[in-house]
Amino acid sequence: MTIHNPQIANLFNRYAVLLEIKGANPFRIRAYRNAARTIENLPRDVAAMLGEGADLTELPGIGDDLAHKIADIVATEQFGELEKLKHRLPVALADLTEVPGIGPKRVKTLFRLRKIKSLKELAAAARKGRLKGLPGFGPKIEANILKIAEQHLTSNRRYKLSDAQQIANSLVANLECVPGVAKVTVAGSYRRRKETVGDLDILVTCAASAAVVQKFVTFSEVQDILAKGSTRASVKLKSGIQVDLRVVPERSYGAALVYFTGSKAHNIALRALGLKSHLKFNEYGVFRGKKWIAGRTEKEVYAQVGLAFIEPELREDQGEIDAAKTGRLPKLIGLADIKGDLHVHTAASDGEASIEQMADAAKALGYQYIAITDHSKHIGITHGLDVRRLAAQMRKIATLNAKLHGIEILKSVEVDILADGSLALPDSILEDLDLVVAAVHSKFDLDAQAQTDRIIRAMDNPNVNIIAHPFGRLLEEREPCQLDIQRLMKAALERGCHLEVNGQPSRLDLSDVHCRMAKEIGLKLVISTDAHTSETLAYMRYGVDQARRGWLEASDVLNTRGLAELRRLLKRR
Ligand code: DGT
Ligand code: CA
Ligand code: CA
Repeated sequence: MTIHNPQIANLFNRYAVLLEIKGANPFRIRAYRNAARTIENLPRDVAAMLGEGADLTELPGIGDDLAHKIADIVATEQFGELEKLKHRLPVALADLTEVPGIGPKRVKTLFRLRKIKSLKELAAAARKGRLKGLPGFGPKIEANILKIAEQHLTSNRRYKLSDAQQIANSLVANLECVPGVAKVTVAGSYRRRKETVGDLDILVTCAASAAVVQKFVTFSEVQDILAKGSTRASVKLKSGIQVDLRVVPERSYGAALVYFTGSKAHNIALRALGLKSHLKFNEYGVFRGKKWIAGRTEKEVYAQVGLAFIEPELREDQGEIDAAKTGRLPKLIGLADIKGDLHVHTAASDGEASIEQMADAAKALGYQYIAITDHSKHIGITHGLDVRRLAAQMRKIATLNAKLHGIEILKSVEVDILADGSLALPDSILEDLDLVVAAVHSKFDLDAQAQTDRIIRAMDNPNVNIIAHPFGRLLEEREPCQLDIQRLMKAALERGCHLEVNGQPSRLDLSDVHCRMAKEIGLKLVISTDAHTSETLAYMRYGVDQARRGWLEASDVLNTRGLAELRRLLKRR
């Protein structure tokens, strides 16, 4: 029995929305929101932590009361308080806040004035034009409503890789304990590390396939069994995601892995290549006529058509087959190449840990340096730094650096890029920092020309080193802004500036495709986490995943360099 972090966070968030509609105490509402965020950001399942006897009150924002509630939720898979509220308020109301731009206030309006209680009803009302004239519901919100409603009504919903990862971990652990199981691998887009996955594809080797299938379909999280055979099954989990299982014999493992990792386009290209040598490729192996000739390992499968092993992240039929033929595959960057994080927040702005805690956590990851990049004061950030507080933080960092060993804290800031491209802090302080990260947090709706001009103007400031999350997108929440990315990259290159690959699972910005574009013009990137807690420094993995999909090698990324070289490379021309 396992409930995963995203589901627990979701219960708390829903509860917070309902409390807000009810007009409950704002502190209480905030406490649930903070707890939801803490849980969502944990790299490990809270259920597993509890299983090991962890004390949840050590987590930021979790007191005795919330710790008890979490333990209850893990034990019962329900949140008692939410169940109680259900009798008084329709719980589906909370879903309405999934529409960008709709918060509790607007939910209240919808409920009171139009009796709308669910996304379905909201969509229907929007389609019939029943939202016109409602206070606070302009055409932009109406468009958002129609779009979200459509996504919910069709089944081609996609899941963030990080959410899929948590689900996959427990599925894998569940299958690994079946007697006779040798290997359990999650293939498909998950293994290719796509930013979102449509479903999970699990491959198991085991002689006793029936036992594996049985364990799979009786997993506590299964909601529906969609199909069940002797070596395969498909289920839908309570979280909504579909999972396909295939059990294969050892000698087919490599072939099945290639087949089910895909992508489909890669498989088709591979098969076409096989046909030229009169070889047939399928999930059981590589065949010459009826004769099985290979299939135990992926390497052996690729070798049949003269290809080197191709990393899963590259299997998109984007030139990887040619590169594998001619020995030109990149030596992809790995997590172990990363020597520091250049974008993290502390409690001085909207993070949760102290500078020292972040530095300790970075050191524990084996990093050489960490840049503290709290927000400058700007709209939407109440605790941002002004000149005085940033100067105080710089003095604190100097003291800490004198005290700490084995990690260098870099003085930095995430300075807001204002509407006209100027920065929210004066040069007099920016020039004293080790590096400056600049980012857009407002006016995401400028046209491509204006938005690109705006960011280039920010890079015209010689103190700026890195543009964080250039597109400002939030997966399933906010579309990327309009940018002429080619022009932006060229401008960065000319100025000795760099762009960020932000590892937050809902950002992944720049994306895989943009990584590859940067590499092609020789623009070096940084991969950062934007961590707001020490645990989420682990988001580096998601940034590295996208960099790998973008063919990046260690040399293409600045924070694979040691501190001295990093400093040299950050110097602007
Ligand atoms: P997703 O789930 O939409 O994020 O994407 P995938 O790539 O995981 O796709 P999925 O789950 O439909 O199928 C898993 C793999 O199985 C896919 O990457 C390649 C293989 N596959 C599926 N359908 C076909 C097909 O019609 N032909 C070939 N050659 N391979 C297929
Ligand atoms: Ca899939
Ligand atoms: Ca599938």
